[in-house]
Amino acid sequence: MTILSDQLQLAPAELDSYWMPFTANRQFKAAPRMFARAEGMFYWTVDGRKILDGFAGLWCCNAGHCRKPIVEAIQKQAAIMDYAPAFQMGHPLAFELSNRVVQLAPGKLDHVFFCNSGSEAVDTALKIAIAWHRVRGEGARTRLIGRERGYHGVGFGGISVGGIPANRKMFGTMLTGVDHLPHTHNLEKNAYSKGQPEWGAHLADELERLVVLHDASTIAAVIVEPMAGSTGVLMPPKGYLQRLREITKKHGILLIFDEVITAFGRLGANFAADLYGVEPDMITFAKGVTSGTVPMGGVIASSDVYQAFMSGPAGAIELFHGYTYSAHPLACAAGIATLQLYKDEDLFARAARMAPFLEKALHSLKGTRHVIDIRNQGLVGAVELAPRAGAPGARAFEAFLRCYEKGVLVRQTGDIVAIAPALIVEESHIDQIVQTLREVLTGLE
Ligand code: PXG
Repeated sequence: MTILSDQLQLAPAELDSYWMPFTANRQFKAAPRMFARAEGMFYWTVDGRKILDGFAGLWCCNAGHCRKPIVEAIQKQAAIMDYAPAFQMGHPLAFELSNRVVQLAPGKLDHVFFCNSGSEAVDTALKIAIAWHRVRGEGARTRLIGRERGYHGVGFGGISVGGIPANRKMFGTMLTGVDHLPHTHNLEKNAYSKGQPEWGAHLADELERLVVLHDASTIAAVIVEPMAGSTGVLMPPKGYLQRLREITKKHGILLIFDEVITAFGRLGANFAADLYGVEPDMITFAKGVTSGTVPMGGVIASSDVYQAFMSGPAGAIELFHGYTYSAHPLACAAGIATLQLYKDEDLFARAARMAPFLEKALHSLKGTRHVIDIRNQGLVGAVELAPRAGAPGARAFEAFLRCYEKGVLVRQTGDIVAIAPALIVEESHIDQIVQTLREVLTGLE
């Protein structure tokens, strides 16, 4: 029997059957970029090249790759108990992990619903929001408010509240009863901001306008990424999230922070909610909870949200929602080991300590060819490029390819190059990423 993963070099015909996600399939298959192995800050390609991972996989491997305590926890759990039914049965690891997540979470956020991805976490949170109003006797509150340029995964709920046109336009009418806040990106006002931009808090007041338009009694929830990642790294303007919190509270609307990227240390704090000092009613997470090792996501709900469901007869199921693999034992084992490793190595504080170095290094690219903005927060950075005439995204995609050829993995979205290294990143790695970007941009048409 041929085990394909051991046979690292694939023939062109063997590349055909896999329909790759968010990938130009034909372009990729004509010139594949394949990883075979990973350790710490690095990947190795199938042909043996060492690549510095400037993006923690896809914003997820926050502890670095193939960390021993996580690997061993997964291996051990796979042999002890592979699976336990998720409905009407439990297993201790699920409770241990939820306790650990709650300990890290801010304020009154003290209950965890597990699922398997960020997209599922978002759909779960939206469903909980609508159901929460209903169990409290406000069943007319069904409307959901997202934001332009928002990314909330690819479920129908997520793309409906999301604001990335390409992710929406092919998929019909999606959910009805959804509206959007304006995005906060404005280079005239905020170019080259370090951390949160000064301008834009007033954009949260657009929510008041939507409340007037739809009436508060029809609105269930507002969902935003506290820092918008996928759209190209947009920090919240100073005071913006506070305004959203005030307005949602005033009108009895739930506020959901989608922290799939920002949770677990990415910004140098447990959650973005901690960094920005705003407590939402629910937080979605995924990625960093297992450092990307086993798929897992979840929703952290406030006690107010959870307790409203704990009415009715004790023998009745309170929420008709869940997944076969909610709190999967392997994911829970990975999550527990990951959170322990973050703690043992104090990685969130480490991210906060490294953030000024990343900021300084990245902003040294100001004035480099094609660069029109640089932004950063914690261990996230973005360099926005002037688009090529008539070919949006092409220049940054080429920059991504050339960085890869030069041994550095970054991520391209539109005309933006984003970096988000693991929290174990060293100064020398940041220097290598920035120097590679400098060389690539200088040589790029
Ligand atoms: N919400 C947010 C805020 C995300 O960033 C999701 C939901 C969906 O998660 P899943 O696990 O269903 O993919 C995400 C995912 C990128 C990039 O390059 C971003 C994501 C995924 C892949 C690439 O910015 N975010």
